[in-house]
Amino acid sequence: MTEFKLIYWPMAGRGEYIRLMLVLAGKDWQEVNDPTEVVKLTKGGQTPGFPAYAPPVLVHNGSLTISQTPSIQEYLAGLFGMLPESAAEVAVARSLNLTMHDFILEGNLNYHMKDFHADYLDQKEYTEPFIKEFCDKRLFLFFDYFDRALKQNEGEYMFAGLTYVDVTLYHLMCVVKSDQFCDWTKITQKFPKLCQHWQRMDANEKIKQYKISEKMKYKLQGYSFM
Ligand SMILES: N[C@@H](CCC(=O)N[C@@H](CS)C(=O)NCC(=O)O)C(=O)O
Repeated sequence: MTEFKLIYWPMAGRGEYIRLMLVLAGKDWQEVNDPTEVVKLTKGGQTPGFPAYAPPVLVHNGSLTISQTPSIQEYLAGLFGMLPESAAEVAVARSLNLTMHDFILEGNLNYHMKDFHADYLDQKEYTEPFIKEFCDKRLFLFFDYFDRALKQNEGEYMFAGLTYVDVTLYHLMCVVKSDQFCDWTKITQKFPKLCQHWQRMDANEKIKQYKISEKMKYKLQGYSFM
């Protein structure tokens, strides 16, 4: 039986935050990506144990089902030694991670301002001003906060060692870097420390190998913050 099974759509999306943690921990995993299967398991209530509403969903050892990306991340972080040391820092890490997920959700919403359930490509013209506004203004407020958070610690990561929050920050920045409306050059000029963090994570050997391997099945779309 596979220790880790990830149920997610055939795309990078929120699933990538989970995949990168598995990569960094040196774990292999199985995926269910077929949309019919994904729906059957989630909305159809066919996962083992506690039901899950929306993907991504992690099934651990065939019996434990966890949904909600931040919850899955924190669970894996506990297994993989990717939590900060004290209970207080664990709570602070959760706040930071949830704020990053607020950013992801808000960014994504701007791509679907006309119809949340429709594809961005079918509402391009309508949504463009909202996306631009988000990338020019809100993004900088969030990044300013992430930057201040990173500067709390003089080291290389958000906390003393690498934690799951560093993984979220890294992939969130990959998403921004690939996004057609975000000005990466301006971001690198304004937030050099955040960019050093991104470079450090990007140079991680396990991440580098993953990115050139067949295990990385889905590339970033460059829109939709997914
Ligand atoms: N807060 C959840 C959001 C999950 C979510 O919105 N998943 C999307 C894909 S990234 C989905 O397929 N949602 C289906 C639905 O909400 O019915 C998380 O962070 O995991």
